[in-house]
Amino acid sequence: MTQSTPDATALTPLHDADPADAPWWRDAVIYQIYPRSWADSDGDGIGDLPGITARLPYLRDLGVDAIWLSPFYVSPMHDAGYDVADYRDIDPVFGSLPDADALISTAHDLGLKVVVDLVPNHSSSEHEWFKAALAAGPGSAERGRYVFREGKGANGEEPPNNWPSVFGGEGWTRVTEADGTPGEWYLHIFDTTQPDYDWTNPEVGDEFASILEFWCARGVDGFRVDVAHGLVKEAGLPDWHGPMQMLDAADSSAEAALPVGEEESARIHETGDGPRPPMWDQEGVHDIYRRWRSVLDAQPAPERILCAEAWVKPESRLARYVRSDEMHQAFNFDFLDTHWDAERLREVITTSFRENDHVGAPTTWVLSNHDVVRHASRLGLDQSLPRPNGIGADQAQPNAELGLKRARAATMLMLGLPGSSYVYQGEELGLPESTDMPDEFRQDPTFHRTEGKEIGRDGCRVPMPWVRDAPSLGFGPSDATWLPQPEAYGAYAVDQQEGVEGSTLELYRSMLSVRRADRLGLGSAAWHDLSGGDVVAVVNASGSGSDAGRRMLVLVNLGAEPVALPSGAEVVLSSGPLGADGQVPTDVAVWARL
Ligand code: ISL
Repeated sequence: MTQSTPDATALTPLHDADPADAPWWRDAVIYQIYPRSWADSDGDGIGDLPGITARLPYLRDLGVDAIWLSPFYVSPMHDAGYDVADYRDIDPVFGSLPDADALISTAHDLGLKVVVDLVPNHSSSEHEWFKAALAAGPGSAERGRYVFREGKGANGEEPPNNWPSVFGGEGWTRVTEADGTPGEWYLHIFDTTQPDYDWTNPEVGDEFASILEFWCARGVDGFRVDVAHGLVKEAGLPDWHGPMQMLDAADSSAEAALPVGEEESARIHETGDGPRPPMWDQEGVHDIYRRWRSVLDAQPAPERILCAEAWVKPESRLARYVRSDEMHQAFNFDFLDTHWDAERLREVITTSFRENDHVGAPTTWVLSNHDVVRHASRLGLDQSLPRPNGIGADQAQPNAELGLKRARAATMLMLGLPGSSYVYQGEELGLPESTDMPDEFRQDPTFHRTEGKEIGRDGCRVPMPWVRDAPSLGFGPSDATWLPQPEAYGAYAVDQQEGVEGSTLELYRSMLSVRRADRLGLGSAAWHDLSGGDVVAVVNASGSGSDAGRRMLVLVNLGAEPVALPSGAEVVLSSGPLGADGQVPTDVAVWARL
């Protein structure tokens, strides 16, 4: 038992408060909607824009500030819409442009900002440009918009370099030319159906500037930028034998860096932070984001934002994406990747504030999204193992109760920290990962390209449960759902939690309401003396305005022994029941006024 009740003045500063009139995105809570899986209006089993629009009041009541929609553009859906065939229209499965306009204006009427997804690293192979490139042949201007190269070997039968695809298999596909002969190869860092653009071609830059303007004119408030660290490749496309991905915990940590050959060693980045793969985090990407920033800054108010999905390490490198003339935010994947370990959490929180403050950007926080195992399940797995890419029925299963308990505490930590937070649909219900999906339903190209070695991401993309006793758990008017909903999801449905004291949904509502009232997103942060060992304890103080001087202790106990709060601390919310003596038990978080 921790006996100390330290003097509340014993604080170690971490981060200064923002002014009370800071722009919306500095402290926004942004709710990610995966359009296929949120709400289906027409009963085809796939979510759509009218379905989303109809349910937006739920999000106003939840208390978020903005929504981010995963792609809804025209797409053959080989990667669930991250393979875009037309950036200026809506896929018929999701609706139409008027449906998008209605969604945006309804959201605005409800006080919600709208962030859309932009996928600039690659298009779909069904994009007009790619079809034209295939038809036009080698050396054409049309091919110059993508990365086409001659193959190696006597007859060009080997790929131009050794880069693999992130989803498994080779990163190159050979085309058949118009005369029927085997021809050039094109690069696809992801699926074969996702050819990478050549961003050294000015036409590509002009096209994306125009796409940004198109969506700004339709009223969107920002863009989440897919694979923001991948657009520019090192000149010459050199072979690479180090870790391919800066994309997940297992591969991207500094410790995981494989021994590299001489050629690669020569490319060690000047900051000495490790070998830099030639397909990620190249200097040229920053020119692109400077241009995009100027496109957005030229738009009428309110301010529109760019958020980088960039799996870049260390955080000092990631912070370069959010310098004052580049993007506004970058996802904090180091936070998401942190195991249930107080020391690591403290390190990540310290580094996140330090690096973002250094460039004047808000720190973001995120625990779940459509690419990772839901945190209510992830935190119920063996914490000594790397984060898995999906969980199959024959793999170690998460401890659901433990996972949910920790997930509630982790979220209470996240939402108590200053900055902007991302919430993934369903986490407000404590939704677990689907871990028993039969393989025949799986759609993630990762599963298929690795022949099932990687389970992939379908388990976090299952349609939302809204109503327990309704077809498709209220997802839509029919029984159809594009991925099966686990039996257990009924108990998590919105109607089972609404108004129920202690439910995860009500906990999220309370956290978001207190966070807004106390302006926790704009507060300062300092370590409380209780921080240390298995305890993470931050004091969040609002620095200005009428709230000046309010101090909230945000404390999580990850240890086996209960923790006593400082004398006089008044508990506002807790993620689970406190001990009879008011102490904070294992895997529980509290917000307490000091
Ligand atoms: O999910 C992953 C591995 O299976 C990640 O490595 C993921 O591919 C990476 O985070 C990039 O993600 C983004 O771009 C992909 C798309 O499939 C993801 O859904 C998207 O978030 C390609 O566009």
